[in-house]
Amino acid sequence: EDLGVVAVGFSGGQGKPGVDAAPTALIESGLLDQLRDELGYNLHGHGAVHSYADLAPAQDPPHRGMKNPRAVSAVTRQIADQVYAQAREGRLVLTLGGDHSVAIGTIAGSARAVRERLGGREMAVIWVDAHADINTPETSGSGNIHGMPVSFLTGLAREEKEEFFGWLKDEHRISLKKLVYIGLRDVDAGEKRILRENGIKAFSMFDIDRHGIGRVMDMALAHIGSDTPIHLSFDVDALDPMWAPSTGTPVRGGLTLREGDYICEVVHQTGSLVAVDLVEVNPRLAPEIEMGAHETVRAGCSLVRCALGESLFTAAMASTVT
Ligand code: DIR
Ligand code: MN
Ligand code: MN
Ligand code: MN
Repeated sequence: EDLGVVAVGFSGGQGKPGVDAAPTALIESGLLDQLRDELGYNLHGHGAVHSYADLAPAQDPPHRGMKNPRAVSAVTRQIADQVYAQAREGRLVLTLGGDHSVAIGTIAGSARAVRERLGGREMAVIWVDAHADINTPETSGSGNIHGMPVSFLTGLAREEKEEFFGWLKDEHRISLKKLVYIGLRDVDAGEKRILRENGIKAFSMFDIDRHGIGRVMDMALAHIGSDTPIHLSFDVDALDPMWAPSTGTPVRGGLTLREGDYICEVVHQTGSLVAVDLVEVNPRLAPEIEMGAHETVRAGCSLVRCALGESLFTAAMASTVT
């Protein structure tokens, strides 16, 4: 099977440097080799880690409170083109971030390719995260665009000007009805209102404790409906800091690595996966925790391998037992 790889060394959607070093750390730890040699993928567009440095404007003052708005808009626009080019060939697309603002590009690109390839079909998004990332520029307290991607992708936030995400058109957008969150536990007041008022499907850590990850995934996929193309956007901070300490905004009480892997396995099993993002690994953070960065990179590699079908064999074995 063919896999398009987009490696995004970008950190402008938030304030902490280091998340731009994640793709190199993931690749150096052997992720792409494993995908090729062990899972048998034919890799495309791999090797190069894009820094998009040439896209950074000399001056980038805030707009509607957004920090680095021109840079994030220009970079995500380029990512959208890169992901679209891979997805249009019918390839599954793996994006290694970078902070979560990059998902403005990855989802815009895959949503457009799905519409084009499948006669106008709408794609679903499974957003695995401690955070909802659905602030509008106006509800955001931080001004960090990595807390806003979902509002731009669903059209809750809009801008006319090209340089401030005005390049996002209907073909890039996703429906609020086809969005499902898993792992939420740190949602801003304004975001809670947005989730409630729009009836957005969200499974928080409370729901996972209550029902278990197995039933939560059944419910999540039932909401999406079978035979709907799925984009999985996985923020590593969905995992508990015990497994992923090296991330910009860790929140206690998160998923175990096994639960994270399970989410990825189940999504792979649907056969409907069109794109995967792994974001917010920051190998420069949590140096005080022994091996923190190493562990976080390892966890990220595990999530990606599961999303790309590593445990198919195990899953098939399990189903023969029952
Ligand atoms: C917060 C934090 N909701 C914000 N968001 C984070 O800045 O909008 N997202 N950390 O991953
Ligand atoms: Mn190639
Ligand atoms: Mn996020
Ligand atoms: Mn997050």
